[in-house]
Amino acid sequence: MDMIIKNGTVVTASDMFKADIGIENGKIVEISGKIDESLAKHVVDAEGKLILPGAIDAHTHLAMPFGGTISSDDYYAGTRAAACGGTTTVFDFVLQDFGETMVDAVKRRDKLCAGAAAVDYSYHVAVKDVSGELLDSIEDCVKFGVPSFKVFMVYDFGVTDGVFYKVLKKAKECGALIGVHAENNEIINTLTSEFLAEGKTSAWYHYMSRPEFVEAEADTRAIQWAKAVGTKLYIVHLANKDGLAAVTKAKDEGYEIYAETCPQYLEFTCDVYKREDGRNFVCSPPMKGEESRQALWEGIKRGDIDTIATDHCPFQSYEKDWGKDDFTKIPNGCAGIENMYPYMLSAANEGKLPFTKVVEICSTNPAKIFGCKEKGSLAIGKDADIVIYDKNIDFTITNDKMHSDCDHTIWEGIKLKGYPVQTYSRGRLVYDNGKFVGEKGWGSFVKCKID
Ligand code: DUC
Ligand code: ZN
Ligand code: ZN
Repeated sequence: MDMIIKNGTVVTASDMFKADIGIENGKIVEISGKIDESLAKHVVDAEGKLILPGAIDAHTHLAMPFGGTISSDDYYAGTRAAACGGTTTVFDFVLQDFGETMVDAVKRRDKLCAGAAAVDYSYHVAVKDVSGELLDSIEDCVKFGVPSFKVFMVYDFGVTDGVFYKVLKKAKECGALIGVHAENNEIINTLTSEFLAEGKTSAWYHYMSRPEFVEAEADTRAIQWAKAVGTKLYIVHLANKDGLAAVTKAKDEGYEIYAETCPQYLEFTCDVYKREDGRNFVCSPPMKGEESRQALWEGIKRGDIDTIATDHCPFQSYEKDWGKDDFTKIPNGCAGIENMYPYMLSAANEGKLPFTKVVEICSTNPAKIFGCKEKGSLAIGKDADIVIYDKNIDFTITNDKMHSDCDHTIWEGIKLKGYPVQTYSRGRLVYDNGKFVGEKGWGSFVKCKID
């Protein structure tokens, strides 16, 4: 055996128990009460610590051209930061070009990612063009190992209702999963024009132009279409109470509707947009009111929110400053890839939810939903993507302790109870007590297959 992690408490989505874990060739080969130390080349003592599966961040935008610039974390910086926050797999969004097949879009982005990523990675394709034979290229992409797609209902790369409908139908035929960024584009544009005409240009009006109903209406419409087509749907970064109620209702009716939310919607409310640095919090959808924030926590506890992901899309302060006097010029997005797992685990450590629930929504569920069979839990045969977590560390997030290529973080000053001390990616140590110790290019492509 290459390594044994001894004496820790193993956490799965359903259970917590004391056990040793044996690792060989990057895989978990044994989990039992006691493994003989002499069998391993290397022994790690995790007495008093939790042993968790690495998190899967199913929603990142690394090196993404957006808002007149490119998000500041490339595939190396973003995955380096991921490793340091206990995330061992990321799913990045590939934005299809017009006229490009889905597989070509993946291959184009993979040229940037392969050889750069420090942890394992896969993709979702954000669909723009399904004209002619491009619709069928969805099926080729499923066979290629990227079976998940996304449509945007907003932005200049958003799709029409007709394209959304066609994509849902194709997904049903070929076993793909469609994710949706749900906000009502027309209402956003109308409200935005009104505010700008009235000279209301501060970051607060980013929220005011995309309030609760703008998201809820789109969530409800998207769910309605998925129901009509008879296919499943994954709502990304759900941030509002009424949209969540629509998800709950659809689930209760027996529809396969999944919901993802992000840590920023669990921690912050729209009040952040009144702050002096409010523009740094500008992302879409925006943070909502306290009622929505509370509802999201309840949704997690009830099981109506299936996954947590980050929507990691950082921009430098000078880029955020472009929108000082006009909120529409602020590039949308924030950093979060290094904060997701520590934040959720801290919530568990404070008694807000069980550790098993955090493992379920940050690792096990995304692995199941997106079909990465080797990931998502501590079990024999799975990849040894492992986090050792110390419940007794008091950690205050500051940007100088983060590993992104971004000059600020919206998480500055947030206090966490407990923190990861080590992260292993397929058995290789990539994070050790505050330091990145992995390597550029270590990450490999994860082929996915949705059942
Ligand atoms: N929202 C963001 O805030 N950034 C990237 C894309 C998105 O949908
Ligand atoms: Zn989005
Ligand atoms: Zn996103």
